[in-house]
Amino acid sequence: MIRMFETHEKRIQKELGGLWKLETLDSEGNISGSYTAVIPSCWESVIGLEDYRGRAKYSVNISTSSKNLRFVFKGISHTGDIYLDGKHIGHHYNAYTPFTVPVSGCTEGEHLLEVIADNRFTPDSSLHVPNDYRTYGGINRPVALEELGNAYIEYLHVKNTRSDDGWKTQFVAKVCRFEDNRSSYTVTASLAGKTVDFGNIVFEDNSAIITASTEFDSVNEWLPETPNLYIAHIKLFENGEYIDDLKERIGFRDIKIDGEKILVNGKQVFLKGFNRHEDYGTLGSAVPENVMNYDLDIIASTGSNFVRTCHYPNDERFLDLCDEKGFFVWEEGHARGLNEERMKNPNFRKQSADCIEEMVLNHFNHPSIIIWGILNECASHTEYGAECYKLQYDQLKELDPSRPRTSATCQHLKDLCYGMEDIISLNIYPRWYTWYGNDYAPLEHYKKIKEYIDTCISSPKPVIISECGAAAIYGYRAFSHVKWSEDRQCDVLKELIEELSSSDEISGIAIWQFADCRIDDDFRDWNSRPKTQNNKGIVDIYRNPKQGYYTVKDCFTKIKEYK
Ligand code: ADA
Repeated sequence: MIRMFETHEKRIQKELGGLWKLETLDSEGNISGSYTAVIPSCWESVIGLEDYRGRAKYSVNISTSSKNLRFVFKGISHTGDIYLDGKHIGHHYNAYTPFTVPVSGCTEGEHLLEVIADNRFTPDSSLHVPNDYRTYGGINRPVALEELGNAYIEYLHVKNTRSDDGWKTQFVAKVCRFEDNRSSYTVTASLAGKTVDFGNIVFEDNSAIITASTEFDSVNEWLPETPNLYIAHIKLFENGEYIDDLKERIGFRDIKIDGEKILVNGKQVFLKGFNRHEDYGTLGSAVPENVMNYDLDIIASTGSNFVRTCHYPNDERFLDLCDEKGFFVWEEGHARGLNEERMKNPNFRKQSADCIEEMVLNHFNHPSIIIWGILNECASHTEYGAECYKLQYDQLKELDPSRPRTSATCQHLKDLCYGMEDIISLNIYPRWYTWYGNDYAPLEHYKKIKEYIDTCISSPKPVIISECGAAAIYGYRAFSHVKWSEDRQCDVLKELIEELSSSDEISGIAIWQFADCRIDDDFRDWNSRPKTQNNKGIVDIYRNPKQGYYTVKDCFTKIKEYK
């Protein structure tokens, strides 16, 4: 499936799954190996390509009965070039954001679709660098083919704001057309029993952004314990004839920051949960839907209400599940641990801006997303780095002023960006990594950082502990509780959660991490990552529980969701 619910009643959208041909390419572009792969998947799950880093060509025959098409790629890792009957029709960088490729003037019948994916680390890729999670290769998220008329709806954003007597709703939609055929186009949208009319559409360069508004005095609001969802259905008419539609699922909820408090629908929340990478055993980042669902059920069973999509935008099916199951989500742009030199890569600013734009435009409607994050542990302590943070914060505010923005920092006493964010987020590892040579208890560690932050900001802000945790090798038990034993991981997790949740100043804790994940072979810290995995999961890479799972469950279930 592309999403976890039906998104069209009119538009013809076919998922291009099944078995595709896969050929690896050498540096000259010649075929060096032939395979087949089920789409979506990472090529690391193809026998013989478990460690492959390079380029590979996927091909499949498709048949169409429309001259106007749109290909939907939910994710190609990390760079994709798209060809139809040998003609280059699209290019996209970033494994973690979706993109579409419209094509006009196609003939009815059979066509050859080819995709060249590339997961090499080169200067052309500023965000995928050898890292503490693996940049897998291939078409790792679903692909669809849409057969369209002359015009279609590109997106629909539903903006809900609470008013004194209910909710005000603004619909913002983008409509595109292939050619100016002198037709007249109109649009309606319906939601919770009301239908609004957008009036006649005026195109500029064959696209139009249109708006309409309405109000609701009584709706069922979205909160984790009552994750009420509504379908907003937008319809496009050409000369009065219904030609295209899009369904989006939305929730009525607002987020406010009040001093140190995070308020969702007026309730002060305490976020308790996990950082989660998209990674599952030998399947890599092409995590199947049932595993996504399983992950959320495991997370819920610990008493958690919160997931951070470290360190990139996630597969939208996962966000759909978070909406349905009532999780709070921090979704993050793509960047982990980039130093100033990496941030000075000439591609960095554009590739980051594209990623943020694609994340917000595509995921705007998810009620589960309550925080946008950027630039995990990048160079927030240098003047140049701070300039980049400012640009990204400004971009986020422009795209979506309704959600608070944050960034997880490890530059605790040097960060130049305190004050730019709406929520302060600290990655701290007391009892695992030393800090300036010291091994402070969790709360003492936090307080030393907070004292410094208070000298940098003029008004109070909420604080989240965005990462804390300890590693354990699954199955390794030791009376001595030495490092890497499950016993030591339990000790650390218990102390972390009990101490940090006792502070009134802290609005949330995200454990690093939910499940063990594979890292890149050439990540600089590989020698502290046994099995070439980051082993700080409370379940292993196949979701077998470590003892830490039970410890977190014991602690989290005692903490209230609302303060
Ligand atoms: C950092 C980083 C994580 C992970 C973690 C660790 O805080 O944000 O991606 O690498 O450290 O395990 O050390």
